[in-house]
Amino acid sequence: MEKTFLMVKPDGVQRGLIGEIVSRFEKKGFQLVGAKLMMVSQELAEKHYAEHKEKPFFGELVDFITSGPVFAMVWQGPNVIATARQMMGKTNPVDALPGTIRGDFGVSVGMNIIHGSDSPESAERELALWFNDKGTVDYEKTINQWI
Ligand code: IDP
Repeated sequence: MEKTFLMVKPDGVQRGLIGEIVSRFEKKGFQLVGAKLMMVSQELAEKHYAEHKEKPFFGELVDFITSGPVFAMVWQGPNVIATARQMMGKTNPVDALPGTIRGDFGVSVGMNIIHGSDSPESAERELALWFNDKGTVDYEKTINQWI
């Protein structure tokens, strides 16, 4: 079953949006298989955002993601990677439609509340980086046959 890495960023945690965000993915029909509240080390932040290393905002990105606790999650379900990206909305909240997480709660591109893997390749890389095959639980939900 497809898995993705989702993370409530420090602004989302500070604003008390963990429950709202978890609830949206639960109600959609996806299954939470791992979660942890954690501080992000400089090293993990730099690895996570490695593809943006040359961008002018790289320093800001790393400073922001290490500035307070994040809520890191593993979600599972059919097409969860692409569907979660739709539910998050566009990167810049000004372009994110109402009804999406960034569209409903975000204002600035730097503080856009949530991260989600953007492809199967990045999901695999990010899940290995953040969960390293630990801290997830394989379990059956009987409701899955109705989803
Ligand atoms: P994504 O989070 O929607 O996948 P990416 O292009 O991978 O978007 O960018 C990673 C993060 O970098 C974004 O979520 C956003 O917070 C931040 N970011 C992207 N573009 C800018 C920018 O132009 N200025 C400041 N931060 C940016």
